[in-house]
Amino acid sequence: MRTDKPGTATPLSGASGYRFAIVFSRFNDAITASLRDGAERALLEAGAKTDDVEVVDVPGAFELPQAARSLAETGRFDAVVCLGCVIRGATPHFEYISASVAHGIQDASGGTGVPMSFGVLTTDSWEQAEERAGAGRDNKGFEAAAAAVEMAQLFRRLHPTRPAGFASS
Ligand code: INI
Repeated sequence: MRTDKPGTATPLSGASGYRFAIVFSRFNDAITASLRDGAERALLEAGAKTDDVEVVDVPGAFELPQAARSLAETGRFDAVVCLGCVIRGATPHFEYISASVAHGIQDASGGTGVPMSFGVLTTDSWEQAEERAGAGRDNKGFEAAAAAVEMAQLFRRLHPTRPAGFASS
């Protein structure tokens, strides 16, 4: 059994032949753009082809589950990486948005059969968000993409003949 955190094992591998979607929210875009960059870095390091990585953006974290489900329902992706940033001090809706995004992504994954990883920062401050969106392998976008690679591989191993997005029809 592996005990390493997603993204900390070196190097990532085995993503050739898999297709990924990255959906990131533009709210707090200075942070989420870094998460997106980290996710792309991880997927390419793992061997995914640029053409096999589709990147889309949505207004805010609240919209992530809707877009992730819609992406999965196309049947074109083996996994979806969800990235966003919700900062406690910035909104009285912090708890609602954070909880609904987490549950929404989980529901979308369960409902479509496509693994989705959670790279949504929920922090108390901008500084905490910056710490988690840096250039290293501890960038939470990088970690979420590494988790997506691992889950895509697991799902294909468990269900080798099943098309992606099987449960959506
Ligand atoms: N969206 C975020 O991604 N992060 C936030 O911190 C945030 N705040 O502070 O409100 C936020 N709000 C927008 C929300 O996600 C939706 O886009 C909006 O409510 C429209 O549905």
